[in-house]
Amino acid sequence: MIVYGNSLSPFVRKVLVFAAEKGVSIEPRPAVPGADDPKFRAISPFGKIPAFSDGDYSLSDSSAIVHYLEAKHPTPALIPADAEIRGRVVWFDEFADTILVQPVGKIFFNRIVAKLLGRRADPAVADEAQANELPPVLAWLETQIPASNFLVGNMLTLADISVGTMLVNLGHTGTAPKASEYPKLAAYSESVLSRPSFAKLIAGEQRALGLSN
Ligand SMILES: N[C@@H](CCC(=O)N[C@@H](CS)C(=O)NCC(=O)O)C(=O)O
Repeated sequence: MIVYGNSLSPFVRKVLVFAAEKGVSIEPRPAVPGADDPKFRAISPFGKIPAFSDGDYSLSDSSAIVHYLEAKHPTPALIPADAEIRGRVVWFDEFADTILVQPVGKIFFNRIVAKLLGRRADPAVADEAQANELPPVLAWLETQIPASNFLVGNMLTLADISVGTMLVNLGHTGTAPKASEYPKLAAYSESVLSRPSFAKLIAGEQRALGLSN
């Protein structure tokens, strides 16, 4: 199975962590958003990462890919079948992909990605997102963290992977939730992101970004 993209993208990282937690081996293929490599564009018609192929079968969109992986490799269940659990897992995936990503994307793009891709950064957009857009979203998340440090059903699910991957991007920009402001969320973040599936990627990304040796 091939995943096109770069794990600095929270959506690519989501797929790579999901596959690692399933023990599914992935062949990563570097691709930047908007790349015009025809093989990549055939799989990702709008140039978005991640793109994915398994033999002749291909998909783009991280959620489509993880649902495919779940169906092909049902254990361990990361999108469990129980109706109430599955509903909440999909909700947190959507929350991460459509709500949390808004401030995270503005901060990460304007402070890191723009420079990497030679695009124009607007620091004011990042500052505004950090000051006004991010706090209410993190404040809500703080109310959702159970004592188990798993968002749904007392076990690791896609919910933790989708929310966790966004927290990684905040960490790279030095805007991770602080224990003094969000004690439960900070402890949750530490717990989820220290899993080997996340930790290995994070270490490589920090090296690539010059954030560690
Ligand atoms: N809903 C998509 C979002 C993917 C996405 O927006 N990826 C970004 C990189 S983080 C991208 O490729 N952006 C390029 C563009 O929008 O042109 C998913 O879950 O895979």
